[in-house]
Amino acid sequence: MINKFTMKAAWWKESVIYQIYPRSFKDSNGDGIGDLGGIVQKIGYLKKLGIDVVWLSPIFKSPNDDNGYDVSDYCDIMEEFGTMSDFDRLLFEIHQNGMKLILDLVPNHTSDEHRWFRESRKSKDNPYRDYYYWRSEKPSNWTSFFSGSAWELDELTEEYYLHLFSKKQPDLNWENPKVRQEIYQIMRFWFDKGVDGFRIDVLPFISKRLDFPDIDPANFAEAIVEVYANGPRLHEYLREMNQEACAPYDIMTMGEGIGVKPENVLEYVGEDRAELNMLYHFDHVTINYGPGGKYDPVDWKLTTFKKIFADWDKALQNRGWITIVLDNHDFPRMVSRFGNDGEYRVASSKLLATLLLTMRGSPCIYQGSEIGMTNVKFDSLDAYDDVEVVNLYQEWLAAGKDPAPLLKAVQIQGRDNARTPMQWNNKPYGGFSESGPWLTVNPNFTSINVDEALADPHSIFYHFQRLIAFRRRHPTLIYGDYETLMPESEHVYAYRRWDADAEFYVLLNFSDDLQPFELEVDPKELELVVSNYDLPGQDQLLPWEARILRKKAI
Ligand code: ISL
Ligand code: CA
Repeated sequence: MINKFTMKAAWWKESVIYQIYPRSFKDSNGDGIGDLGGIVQKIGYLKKLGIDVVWLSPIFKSPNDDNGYDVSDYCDIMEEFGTMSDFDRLLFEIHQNGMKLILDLVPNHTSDEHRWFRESRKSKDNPYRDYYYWRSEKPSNWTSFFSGSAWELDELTEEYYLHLFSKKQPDLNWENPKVRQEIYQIMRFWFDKGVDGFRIDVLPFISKRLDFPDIDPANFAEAIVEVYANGPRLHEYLREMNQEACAPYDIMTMGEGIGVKPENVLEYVGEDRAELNMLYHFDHVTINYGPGGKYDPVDWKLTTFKKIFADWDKALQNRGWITIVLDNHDFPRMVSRFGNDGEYRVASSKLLATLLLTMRGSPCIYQGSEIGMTNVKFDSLDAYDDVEVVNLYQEWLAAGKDPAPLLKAVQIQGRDNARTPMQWNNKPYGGFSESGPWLTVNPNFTSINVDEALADPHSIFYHFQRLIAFRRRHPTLIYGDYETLMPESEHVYAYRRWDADAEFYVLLNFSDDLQPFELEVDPKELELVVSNYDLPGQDQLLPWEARILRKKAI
């Protein structure tokens, strides 16, 4: 039997992470853009929720082609977000309040406005030339995540450079040891300041297949796993990064595990590997991608969803750790996606919170989901800001395609769903800013906002708060074993978490209807310890009902 005594304990396993997308969190100076000063104002709010670690999406200098995921200086702060002294203050306040702070490292690519790239593109013999991938011919048919070829011709030297994301995000050449040392130095710079770790952007992409095999453009999902991710020297780099940058510090690393599968996850996070602490995978957040990919959404099945969680837990075999996520700045809102954001918005948000906080792994809450923020439906593609959508829209127009189906797909799948400003109150702009924000606030801010949530003891916010505290009190929910129950059910997600100290049963009704359930344990032996209904159901689960039951001590 596995429990906290047999599994290696670590603060980052016990932590609940909260992701802030700084541009959309809180604007403190009325320019319509969230900033570090705004985050400082809300530290009390985060503390009240009870989270342990704050993860900030990139705050470094950036021309914002991809909202900070295009960095032009890794050791300075984006002007719109504030100054280094604002950062120092934020870090100090977070630590003062007993929380930790992790930043978002983007080591796969820089901005084309980064000094390295500005040098690199100058001439073929520039000392920085080899910091990026330059080729005289397009070596492959690789396509960018943000439309078009991943190889861009640069007029000056008439060579192509690689960019897996926008053309303003050239990929760094990790084959070059100087590049690697630059990145480790950046990491140490922030660790020396007291930063507690990094989330690492598209980590599985940093080692490239130098044979540049062609991909099947009709199967981008396969290209990610087989070609873009898991490159030949990846694990060598990760071990080096760990040794040279991380090992001397008590910090955590969380990789964005795009392209990682249960079959190879332990190569990244195995406790014997000294590479990464944890990563989050994409299997359930891409569950509704259709044959045409992300913007061709299809229905998904609960049995598939459950199997994904079970397969990952099994793959880790108690020998490695992952992050549990249901949404983030790249995906739709969890309640719109996996719950019911209409009639059962409150119950289903609470149900998803229950799942997030009772799975084995470190839960990561995305800003706003703790108050049940939903997807937004802008009525025109022009209202969308995301470079992914902007480029795709251009591509559709250029191909003479009707944009109407694209708008529909973007309303369901677009990343701006998660990027609309945080809804603090029912004042103009949801209290996010004094003036018009960079991205329109979801009009439902008048009823869905933090003020409302804090005033209502039955709110989603307090359910999260209760669950966070409950998880902390019961390490069984952190380290204990996991087993799916009723795996065949298309409506009920039921599972058991247990160790030598305690045994919990979690029942989640993923439907708008009453659902029966069956457990191989006498109900009299169980007591209800957390519920998302004031009057929980009896023999059947109410719509979107979530229960945590505990086996009574004999
Ligand atoms: O949203 C996606 C594209 O449809 C994801 O596949 C996303 O591109 C992928 O998760 C990588 O994401 C990370 O790197 C990108 C950045 O745009 C994302 O915001 C970031 O999380 C490039 O840096
Ligand atoms: Ca601002």
